[in-house]
Order: sequence, then structure tokens, then C-alpha cells
Amino acid sequence: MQIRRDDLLLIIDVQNDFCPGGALAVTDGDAVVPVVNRLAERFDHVVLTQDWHPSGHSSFATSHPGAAPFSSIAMPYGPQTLWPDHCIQGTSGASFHPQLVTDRAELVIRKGFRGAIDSYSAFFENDRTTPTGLAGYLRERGLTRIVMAGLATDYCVQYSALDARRLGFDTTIVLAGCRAIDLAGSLAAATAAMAEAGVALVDDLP
Ligand code: VGL
Ligand code: ZN
Repeated sequence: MQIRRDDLLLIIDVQNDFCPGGALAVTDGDAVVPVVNRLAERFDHVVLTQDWHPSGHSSFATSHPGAAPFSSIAMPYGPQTLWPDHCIQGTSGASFHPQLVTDRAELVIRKGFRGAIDSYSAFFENDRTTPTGLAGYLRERGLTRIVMAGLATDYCVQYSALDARRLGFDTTIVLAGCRAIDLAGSLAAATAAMAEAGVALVDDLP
């Protein structure tokens, strides 16, 4: 694709807890930082998301006695994977990776800040109906094409991309700028679901 002036780069959750040494480290997660920085220089619109949980969040295994991290439970809004405690508001784990260049970001969407519900997607919480406000922002600004990269391919990037398509945005994922958690085949499932939904999956931008 050819980058246009009204294209948006949406950078998902490039935070310390998703990088090596973090509480929910994604293998090679920090490798996305130079790729994303290079992409950001080429876009006129950059938006970041930040996973931002209160301590004791309902997506944490520690909030469910006897439950193991990476197991799944039934929540009122559907199945929910339980995670190690991560991205707790105000902690260094929740901070952006120190080498991520955030200066040109025009908006930071924080998500997962309600105790009773998780939010993988930049657009909707995990009930798939409670909006974060990002779609309204993009519509009001007249931005219709989204390029995404970040962490993790099979969770927050995938959910954001599927919601973007559902909302009618033209959506491209730059795989060189993404890394996956890959629980039980979740990366292959995510890749198939995104392709099926009309998300363009590209290795890098020319
Ligand atoms: C994420 C699991 C829990 C992500 C966030 O950014 O992909 N995954 N919270
Ligand atoms: Zn989270």
C-alpha cells in the first residue's frame, strides 16, 4: 500500500510488561520497537493504545483463587483467558517501552481500566459492545484507513483489527512490527480470522 496523509498508524500495547523481562512477556516483543518507530515517522497520524488495568483486575489469574494463569473462565460477557498480573496502572510494567518514540502520537487510548471487564481491542471492551471512543475519534477526524502493529498479534492486535473491519475501516497489519503470545495455536487462528475478515496482512510497508 501507498501511505496517504490521512492514514492512521495504530500502535498496540508496546509496553514493558509485554517485552522480555515483563510480567506477560511476548517472545521477542521488544523487536517491534525499531520497526514501529520507523513506521511512525512516515505517518501524519499516530495513535497508541496502552493496556491499563487496576490492581485486582478480573482478567488476572490471581483474582480467581485456584485458577492458573493462561487458563480460561466464563465471564458474564463470554470466555476470558486469565493472565499473570500485568500493566497495572502507574507501574513501570504499564509504561511504554523506553525506546518507543511516542512524541508524535496524537492520542493514547487506555483500555482494560474497568475492573470487571477486560479490553483487548482498541475499539471495544471484551463484551464487544462497550466502546473505547476510538471509532468516534477517527470518524470525527475523517480518518478511514488504519495500519496496525504492536503486541500481541493474536490478542490485542487481532481484536483491534477485527473490530476495525466490523466498523468499516480499511485495515492493514504490518507483521514485521508485531509479535504473538501464541497460546494453543492462537496465532494461526488469529491470522486466519483476520484474513477472512478482510484485514490485509503484509510483512512490511514498501
Ligand atoms: C494483551 C493479554 C492481556 C495484549 C493485553 O496486549 O495482547 N494480551 N492483555
Ligand atoms: Zn491486559
